[in-house]
Amino acid sequence: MSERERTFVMVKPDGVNRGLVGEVISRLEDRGLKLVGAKFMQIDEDLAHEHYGEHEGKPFFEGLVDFITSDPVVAMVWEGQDATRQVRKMMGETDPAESAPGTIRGDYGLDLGRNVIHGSDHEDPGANEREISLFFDDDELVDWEREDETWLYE
Ligand code: DAT
Ligand code: MG
Repeated sequence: MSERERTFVMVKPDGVNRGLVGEVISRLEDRGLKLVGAKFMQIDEDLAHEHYGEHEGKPFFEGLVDFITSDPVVAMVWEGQDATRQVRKMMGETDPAESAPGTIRGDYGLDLGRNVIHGSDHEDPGANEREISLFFDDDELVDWEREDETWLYE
């Protein structure tokens, strides 16, 4: 049985510079997911290291940190049934070249290191909660009911 949960999503600096913030938000909204937190911000070195800690030591790590700290991002928390897995499906594969058309990375990306969007890993238990608390304080998240929720869920 799928549960309603919160997941962390971020439009990366390439997505911000390419004017894709609205497009990403639209897709998640249209799907029925509920926005419960959002922040336009620039990530500093420390936060980048914490957020991408699992990749520390890999050949692409320094480039990844340079990129993610280079310009603003839009950090968000989205809520809904099975939200983490659903967002990952909407994002596509890590490499845009492997992502199906219709996915965000498959429609808007070409290069592995410029893949527009981040979403918590659904195969890493607790990644969503961990990333949410890295970027947001509890009082920055809003409990509210979308007007159409009775029509989104059985
Ligand atoms: P995802 O963003 O799909 O969760 P990930 O957690 O494995 O993928 O990697 C984080 C980001 O690091 C990814 O969005 C792009 C970058 N990245 C991953 N593997 C890479 C590689 N082999 N070369 C360059 N960048 C890479
Ligand atoms: Mg990941």
